[in-house]
Amino acid sequence: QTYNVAVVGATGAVGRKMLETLEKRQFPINELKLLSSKRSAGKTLTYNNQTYTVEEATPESFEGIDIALFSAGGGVSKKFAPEAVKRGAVVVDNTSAYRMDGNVPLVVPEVNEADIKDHKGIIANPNCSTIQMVAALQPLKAKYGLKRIIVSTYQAVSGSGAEAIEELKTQTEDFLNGDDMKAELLPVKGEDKHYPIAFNALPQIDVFTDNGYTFEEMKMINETKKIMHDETINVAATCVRLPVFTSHAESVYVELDDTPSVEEIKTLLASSDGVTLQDKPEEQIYPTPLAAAGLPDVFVGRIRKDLNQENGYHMWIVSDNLLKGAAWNSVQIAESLVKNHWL
Ligand code: 11C
Repeated sequence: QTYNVAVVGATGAVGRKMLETLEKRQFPINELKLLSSKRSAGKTLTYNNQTYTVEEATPESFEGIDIALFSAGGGVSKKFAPEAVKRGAVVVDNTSAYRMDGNVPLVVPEVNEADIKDHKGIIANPNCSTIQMVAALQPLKAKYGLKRIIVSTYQAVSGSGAEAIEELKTQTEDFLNGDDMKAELLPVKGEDKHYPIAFNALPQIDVFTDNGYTFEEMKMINETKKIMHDETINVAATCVRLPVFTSHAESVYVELDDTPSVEEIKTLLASSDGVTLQDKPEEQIYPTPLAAAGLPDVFVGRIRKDLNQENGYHMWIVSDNLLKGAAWNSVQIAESLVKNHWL
């Protein structure tokens, strides 16, 4: 059986990766429709060596579509996802528009694939920095119980989209040429102040909320509890943008119910779905963003026991934010819909 698939936001950093991933996985597509805002309509993209012209999304675009992958910003999802559902499509939404909606499953297949079957037309893809963290921590939670997570992130500019990638390139060239760096986008498009990202580190991802945490940090906190079905986990996050193009890295401290040895944790993670253990300090083996870029897995290393807290552990988690953090997780959800007849 084959399916009519729409990709909304096809020309964006994530949209392009969605196409690459669908092609790589040879997703059973009958008709493919590439949709975007008016601004990007008319651009061409290739899929399976065929050229497609991107069309402006309208409610009617979703007539006859079975699966719609959205990654064109929350506003577009709010406007068009219900239209797609009304016309019989199942939406996999990679924006924050519906993630905390009680009627919408928020899914990382390695953690809570079964939640997909309860969908009412929309399934949300979590935030990239949340996905890689919960994928690595779920095996620990399942075996040893998870009490607390304290995470600091080192996030790539591609999380902020194609324009942020360009901003980092331009600022780097300007700095190396001895010219002034122009900051017009980061940390957040539309905010009053902008700071250079080249040769810098910005402790703000997304806007600030009333409690002093940024929205990105609150996403990590709230989404983790929803995906893991556990409101009792204590989660704190500090999210930082770095001048890295691809892959988010995270320094994660966890407290478990149990006190396994580091070797036991390594053995468990080495055999966990979607996780690759890269942890041999004696050979300087650990994950890095550059090495993880382009790969689907979540990489974990630097696992060690806290020196004071008996049930405390530190680790370093790295994954391609555009793949497992976005496109690959969305396509995994689509594959699960098809494989399990949950459409
Ligand atoms: C970033 N995590 O790195 C963000 C991007 O809610 O899907 C993902 C935004 C989202 O800037």
